[in-house]
Amino acid sequence: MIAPDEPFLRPLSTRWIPREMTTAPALDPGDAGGPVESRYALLINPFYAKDANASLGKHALTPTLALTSFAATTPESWRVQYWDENLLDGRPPFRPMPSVVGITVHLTFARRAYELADWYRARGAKVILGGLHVLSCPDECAPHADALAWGDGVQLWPRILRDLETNQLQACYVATYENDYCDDPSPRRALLPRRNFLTTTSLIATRGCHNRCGFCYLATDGLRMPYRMRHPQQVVDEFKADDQPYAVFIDNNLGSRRDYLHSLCAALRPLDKIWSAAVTIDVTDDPSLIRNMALAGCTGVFIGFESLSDHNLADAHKKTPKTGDYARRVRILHDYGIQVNGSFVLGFDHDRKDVFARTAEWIEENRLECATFHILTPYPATPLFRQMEAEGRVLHRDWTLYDTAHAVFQPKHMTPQELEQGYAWIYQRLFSRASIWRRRPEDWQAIPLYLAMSYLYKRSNRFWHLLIKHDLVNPVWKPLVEMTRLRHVRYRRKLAEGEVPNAAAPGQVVSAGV
Ligand code: B12
Ligand code: SF4
Repeated sequence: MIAPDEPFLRPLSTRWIPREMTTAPALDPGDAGGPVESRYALLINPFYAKDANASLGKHALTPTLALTSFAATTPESWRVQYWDENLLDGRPPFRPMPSVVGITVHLTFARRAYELADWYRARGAKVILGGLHVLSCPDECAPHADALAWGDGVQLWPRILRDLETNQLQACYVATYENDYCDDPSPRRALLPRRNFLTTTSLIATRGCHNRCGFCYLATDGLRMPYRMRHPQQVVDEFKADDQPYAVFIDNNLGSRRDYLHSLCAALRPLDKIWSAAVTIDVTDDPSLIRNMALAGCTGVFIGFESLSDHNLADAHKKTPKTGDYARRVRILHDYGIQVNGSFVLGFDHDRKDVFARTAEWIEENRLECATFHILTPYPATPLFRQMEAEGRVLHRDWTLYDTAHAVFQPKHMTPQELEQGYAWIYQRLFSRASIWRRRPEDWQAIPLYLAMSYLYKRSNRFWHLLIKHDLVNPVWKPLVEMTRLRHVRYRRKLAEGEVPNAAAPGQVVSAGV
């Protein structure tokens, strides 16, 4: 048993992190940039500081689809370039100067996005800002943009380019998420640097979620995102076309509609590939669905348990099974060889200082292969933000620190410093050798691969930095991914033949979740 005060017994050592993972590359104020090239669009995913407590590998797992999704609607007469500042290749290009720069903005990297926007605008490029932060804080974004894209870029981007060509650019473009999702083109993944990601196949099959938790960005004021699904065959075609063995579904909740997930699994099954996805724990209501997921190649799920307190979950308005039943449900996933990466939010109003020890203990007892932690963060324009503000508990509006690694509000039963210390402690505990060993799979044949993956993911931040820096993420991981895929294919053949699951748990690609 872990003593409830263990996280606070001693100060924690600060974990090493290279400077270029915490500081954005400099923009030279004295450089005038190159001449503007007409019909050249540069799309930027801005830099954000990494948290040394978590795995640096997370950032090279799979790319965001924010930019590639709407890049697919660019007319052929335009040249498009993609630049992700987090791949450590320096600042985005500026010779020649793009005629338009599209930047995706999240609150954690809003400051960097504005810096980039101001720099390019001052040198003749038109700047379009879009993404989650534009949805929640349009007034803050507007002074840094020639135009704002509020909502679905897939609908807006061609309109914006058309208006640019005719010199009729408007200040704000608005699109909802209510159209038929099957009409969207496939994201333009060919723009992505393949060596830099464990897999470039970030797939998205659905948008939205049947829940609306008060802390989730889906509850942002004005955002209407009904649950929308792509045709399973479209998803299969994209998976095949990207020619990678492993895909990560970046859906908010791939399990919201069980009938849909059943048909998606049926379509994915013949591919003999592997994948992971975020789902809510209620998918285990139907064990036949879990079996179908395993048969279709699911090696891991990312589950937002959020909290082990029913009171916290009720406060957040999350419709979910009782926490007392979580352990049984985790076993159902494990029984089908599906690894569980549990996501936990710390600092809810019913959390006291023992929450860290209790959560760590539960994770170890139930052998969750991986866990991701978030300090409760009131995202602007959500019900949680309004509540915290009304109670006078929001400490500041420095969005850079709204990265779920910092306490930005006054918790009820501890100080913000204690919340941050508990957060750092729980990561250190779960990434320790002893904890990794305690959570090893029961099947001894699966242990070597589990250990290799866990060490690589959780204990190799120096190595990750080098891999990212030298464009080696994909070449180094590929053999491990392929081994896991082959093992999984053998496993599911046995499963299909009716062998008792758990006999040869297939091992995992990576314990990460997005
Ligand atoms: C992939 C992903 C990641 C990847 C890559 C992140 C990156 N920025 O490169 C990794 C794993 C590294 C990651 C890390 C983190 N993430 Co993340 N991540 C996602 C995830 C699962 C998918 C993003 C995506 O591709 N969405 C699909 C695209 C198509 O949708 P979209 O981004 O909204 O883009 C559309 C529109 O907004 C618009 N648009 C967007 N940009 C632009 C730009 C222009 C010019 C135009 C015209 C239109 C436009 O058009 C697009 C098409 O409709 C989302 C959840 C989700 N399903 O969205 C979380 C999410 C974005 N992540 C989140 C968080 C909190 C984090 C972390 C801070 C978590 C942590 N503690 O580690 C870190 C750090 C990243 C950071 N500081 O921002 C939150 C953000 C909450 C918020 N309000 O900002 C989300 C929403 C998850 C959640 N439910 O809370 N993440
Ligand atoms: S279940 Fe997850 S994705 Fe759905 S609303 Fe809640 S936090 Fe958001």
